[in-house]
Amino acid sequence: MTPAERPSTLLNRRGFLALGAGATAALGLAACSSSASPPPQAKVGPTSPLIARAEAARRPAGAVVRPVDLTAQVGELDLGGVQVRTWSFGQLPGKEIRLKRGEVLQAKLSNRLPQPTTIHWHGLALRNDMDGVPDLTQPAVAAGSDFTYEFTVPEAGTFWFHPHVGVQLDRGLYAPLIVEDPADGGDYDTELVIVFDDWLDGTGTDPDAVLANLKQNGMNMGAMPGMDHMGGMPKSDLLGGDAGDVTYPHFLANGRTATAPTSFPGKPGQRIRLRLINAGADTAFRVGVPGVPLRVTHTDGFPTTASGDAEAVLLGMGERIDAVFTVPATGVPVLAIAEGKSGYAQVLVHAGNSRAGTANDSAAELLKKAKVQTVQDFSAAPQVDLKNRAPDVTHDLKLASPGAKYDWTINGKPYDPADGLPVRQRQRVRLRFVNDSDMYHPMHLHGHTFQVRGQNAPGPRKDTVLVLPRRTVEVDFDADNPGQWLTHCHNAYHGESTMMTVVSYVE
Ligand SMILES: [Cu+2]
Repeated sequence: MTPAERPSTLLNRRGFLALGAGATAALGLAACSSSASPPPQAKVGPTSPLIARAEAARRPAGAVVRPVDLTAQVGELDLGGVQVRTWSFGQLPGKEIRLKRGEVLQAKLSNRLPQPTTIHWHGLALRNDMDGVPDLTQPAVAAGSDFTYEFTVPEAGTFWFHPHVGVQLDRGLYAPLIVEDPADGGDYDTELVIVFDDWLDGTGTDPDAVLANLKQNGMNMGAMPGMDHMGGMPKSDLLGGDAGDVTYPHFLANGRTATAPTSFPGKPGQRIRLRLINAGADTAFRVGVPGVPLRVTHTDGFPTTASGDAEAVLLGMGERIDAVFTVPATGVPVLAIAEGKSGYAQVLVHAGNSRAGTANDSAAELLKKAKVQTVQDFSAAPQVDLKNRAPDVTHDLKLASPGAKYDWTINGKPYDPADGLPVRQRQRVRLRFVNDSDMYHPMHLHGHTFQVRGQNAPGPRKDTVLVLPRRTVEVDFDADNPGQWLTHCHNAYHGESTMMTVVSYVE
């Protein structure tokens, strides 16, 4: 047995020593077959040699290393006539990181915030000890400290990064992470990356105050600024019911409000690849270019087959789509309507000398009437389609309505990093997200890109999927990236309260 194959041991949070099968045999303990007390299983933790081995397997010889400095800091930002004091990586969004598939990202995080923080690299199948989940994959990076993340990026696509501590995600700590493929650029002329966000930090409240208020008053009470309970919950047919728990004074596209948007110098006939990212904490967006068809090419970074022209696409928190459109003779806005809420965000795309105007309320109304493509409209492209295979293991995740103290749970339990849903390497795993609540949940799995099962097989490859109220969504993935992987609701307030659990590799 090589050191890499030696079963790891770990002392879990409750103080039980969990031993691997090999170690159990070595101690002469009989395996117990009773379902009431299953045999102890050794978890593949972030320090397991299997993690380093998986990283070595995905790193090409002579891989280029790309160093980046990221300083999480407190400071003033201008959102377009709205000045806020917030937490960011120095600008909003943070500076884009762009590299090529197979390169190594070496990102030094300097934490100049008053709290611990981490960075999670959303959507990447990276090494587990660089996934940025405190108490699960690393200790949080203390205020005033530094930590260097280093990992190979195995897949091309549109990704992003954000902290995984508290509700820091609902401040300004996010940025796009674009991984290029050598084949990129064949069907478009230029790119436009847009990060959409819902914003309240520094406007008389902040995310910690909003969360404290939700926890104190439960779902349907409270009247603080930033809370949505004055006139009842916002509703959306597209989202199957409640559209959110929090009211936001602003919706942003690339860090700017709708009345002071950024613009892009397009030309008539130019094909633009949009890379659209929803960094919101409690808002799904309906995105589109009113009157101009979109051709969706990627879901959460992975290629799709043609789904026909789209008038609009639903984009939940954490989700991304890539879509190509052709600039018409006149300037147009790329719009993101806050689904079920009031307001939108936009980036103006000029068409040569024809400049897109800022006032786009009527265009937003047009988009509200558009036919909206959702997860059911997309199909994985053949090169990323997981071959049909019966699952080796199936785990149900029951998503329950919150109790009086806004405690969202999975399978009736609060989050415990020592607990989890066991999987073994090389298994085909099926997760069944069973939504027993009255609100939608964008469910995200770390370290993998699953395939959504649906009526129209094959479903799209994704890492975040909307699970509507009282519905069940099934996803399959291959357990090919060992470690302890968080799976959770990407509503920042649900996740923190604590709609999270662990897909836990065991030996
Ligand atoms: Cu949720």
